[in-house]
Amino acid sequence: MALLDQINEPDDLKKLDQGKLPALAEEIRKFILQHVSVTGGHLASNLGVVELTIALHYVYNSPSDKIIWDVGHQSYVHKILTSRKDNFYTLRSYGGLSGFPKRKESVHDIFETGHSSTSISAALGIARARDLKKELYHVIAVVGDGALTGGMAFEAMNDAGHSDTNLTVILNDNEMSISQNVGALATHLTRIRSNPRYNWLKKVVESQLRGLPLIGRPMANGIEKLKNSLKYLLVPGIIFEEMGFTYMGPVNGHDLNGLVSVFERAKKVKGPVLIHVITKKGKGYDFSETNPERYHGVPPFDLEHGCEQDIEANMTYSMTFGRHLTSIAEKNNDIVAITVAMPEGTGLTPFKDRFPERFFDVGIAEQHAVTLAAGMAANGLRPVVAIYSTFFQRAYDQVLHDVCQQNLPVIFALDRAGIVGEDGETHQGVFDISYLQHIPNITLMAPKNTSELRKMMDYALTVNGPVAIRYPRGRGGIAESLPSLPLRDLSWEILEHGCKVAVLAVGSMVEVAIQLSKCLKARNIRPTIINARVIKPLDLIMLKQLANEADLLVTLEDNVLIGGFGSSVVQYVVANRIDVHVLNFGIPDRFIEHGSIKRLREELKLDHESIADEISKVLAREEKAYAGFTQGTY
Ligand SMILES: Cc1ncc(C[n+]2csc(CCOP(=O)(O)OP(=O)(O)O)c2C)c(N)n1
Repeated sequence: MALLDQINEPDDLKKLDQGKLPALAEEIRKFILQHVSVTGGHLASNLGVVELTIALHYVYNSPSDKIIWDVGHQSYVHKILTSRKDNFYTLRSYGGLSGFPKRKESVHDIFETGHSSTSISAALGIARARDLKKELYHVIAVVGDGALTGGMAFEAMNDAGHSDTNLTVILNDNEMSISQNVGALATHLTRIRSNPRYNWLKKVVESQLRGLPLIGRPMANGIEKLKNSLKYLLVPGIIFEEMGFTYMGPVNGHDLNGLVSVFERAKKVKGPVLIHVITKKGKGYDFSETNPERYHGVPPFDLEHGCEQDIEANMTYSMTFGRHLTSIAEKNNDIVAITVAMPEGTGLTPFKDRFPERFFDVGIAEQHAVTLAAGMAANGLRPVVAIYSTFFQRAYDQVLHDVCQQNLPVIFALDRAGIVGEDGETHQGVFDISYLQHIPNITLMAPKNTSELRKMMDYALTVNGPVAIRYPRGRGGIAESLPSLPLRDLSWEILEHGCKVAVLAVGSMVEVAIQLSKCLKARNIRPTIINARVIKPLDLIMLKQLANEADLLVTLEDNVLIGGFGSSVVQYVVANRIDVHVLNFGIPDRFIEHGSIKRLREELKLDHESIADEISKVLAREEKAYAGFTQGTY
C-alpha cells in the first residue's frame, strides 16, 4: 500500500517511521504533478516545500500548533496532509478546493492569504493573543525569501524582535520570488548559502562551545558573552540576530532528518526564532527545476512535454503592454519601467532585456514602487508602474499622497483588472475603479481590446499628470477585431447606434455588450452600445445626450458596484435630475471565489443572456421612470 494512501491527517503522518518520510515525499511530488498538470496551479513553489511541509506536520501538532503560510500559494502539500487529498482534483475549480489557505476549508488553515508578506504579522498577533489568554502552543510563520522583500515582513520582524514572544519564522529560501529574487537581503542570503567555509567553521566552533563545562552562573554568563561576540564572526544570519531573533541554519530543506531535528530544537528556544531553510524551487521535475519562473503558476499541461507556450498565438494584454512600452521607449529616453517582482507576468521582460538600466524590479514592494515612481517623475522621468490590480490595493496612500496630490506624471498599468478566475478571492481585480476614481487629478481608462491599450499608452504619455489604465488578464476576445480610435479628447466611442436603451460598457465588458446587443436585437430591442473607455473624467457631453435621449441607461463593469463606474453615472443623473432609468451591472458587495471567468460571470449574472433578461424585464414593467435604480446588493 502506498504511504500516501495511509495518510489522511497529520496524526497518521506521525505514526510513520521517520525513515519512511523521504519515500512519502516522492509520492507527494508525483501526486502534485499528476493533479496540477490537470487543474493548473502553483507548481514550482509546492514541489519545493514537500519535505519542509512533511517535517512541519511531523514535528508540530496542527491545528493546536498554528502554521501560517505566507502568500499561501505553496500550501498544496499542507492541504494534502490535512484531509484534502481526496478532493485535490477539484483544486481551483468553482466550488472546489481553493489554491490558497481558506479557514472555512479546514481547521488547519489558520490564516487566509494570497497577498504577500503578511505571515509574520499574523503569526505575531496569534502568538500575542495566545500569551494574553495564557494558552500554550507553537506559532509558526512560513515565509519565502521573495515574500521577505515586502515591507510588512520587516515591520513585523521589527516588532517581534524586540519582544519575548515565542514565535518561529521559517524562511523558505529558494533564491526565487516569481523571477530571480532581488535586493540587498537576497544578496546577503546568497552569501550565506554559498559559503561552505562559514558553515564548516560555525559547526566546529559551536561544537567546541557545547563541550565547555558549565560551572556556576558566572561561567555560564562568560560563555554566553563569548558566544555573542563569536556570533559576529560566525553566525551567518547576524542580521536576524541583530533584529532580536535566534537564527538557526542554513538547513537543507530537502533533508527530512535535518529538518525534523532543527524543528525539534527550535521548539525549545525562548523568544522569536528564525530557521533558514534552503530549498530548490520546482524540485523533482526537470522542467520546473530548470525553469522555476515558467512553472511558478501553470495552466493545465502535458507532464511529458512540459508547459509549452506559443507566444504569437497567445498575444495577451500583458504582452501587448510590454512590447508597446519597449517600442515607445526607443524614442523617449525618459520612460522607465517599474515592476514589483513580476517582470514576466506584467509583460515587461522585453523592456528589461532592451533597457536594463531603465528597468527596476523592486521586489514585492508595491508601496515603495509607487513612491519611487513619484520621485522619478518629480525629477523629470516618465515612470510606468506595471502592477496587478489586486496588489495595487497596497499602494493606495502612495498613489493618493505621493503621486496624485502632487499631480505627478506617473503611468499605472493595472494588469489583471476585473475577474481573474482560478486564483479566487484574494486575486480578483474588482476594486480598482472604486479606489482610484475618487482621487483628484487621476485619469482612469480601460481599453476594449489590445490595440486600444496601445492607443491609451500613447495618450497617457501626453498627459502631464497621473494616468491609470486597467486591463484584464489574458487575451482580448471578440472585440479584438474592432478598430480603435486615438483618444485625444477623452471621449467615449459609439459602437452601435440604437434607440431607447443605451449600454455603457467598460473595458472587457465591451465584449459582453456586443453579445448583449445581438441578444437584445433578437428580442426586438435595438440598443446603443458605447465603449466607455474613459472612466474618469466621464464623457459628460455624451452622457448628457444619452441620458436625455434614452429611456434606459445600462452600465456594465467588472468592478464592484459600490463606488464603481455605474455609481458615477447614477450620481450624474441624480445630480442633474434627468428622468431616465439606470441599471448598473457589476460585482455585488461580497468577495468572489475561484472558478473560471466564464463560470463566475454566469454566477454573478454578468453574462450577456442574464443581462438581456434583466433589461427585458425592466422594459416590460414599463415602470414610471426614476433615476438611481441599481441591480445587485448595493
Ligand atoms: C502583495 C503581493 N504582490 C505580488 C504577489 C505575487 N506573487 C505571488 S508569489 C510571489 C513570489 C513569492 O516568492 P517567495 O515568497 O520566495 O515564494 P516562492 O514562490 O519562491 O516559494 C509573488 C511576487 C503577491 N502574491 N502579493
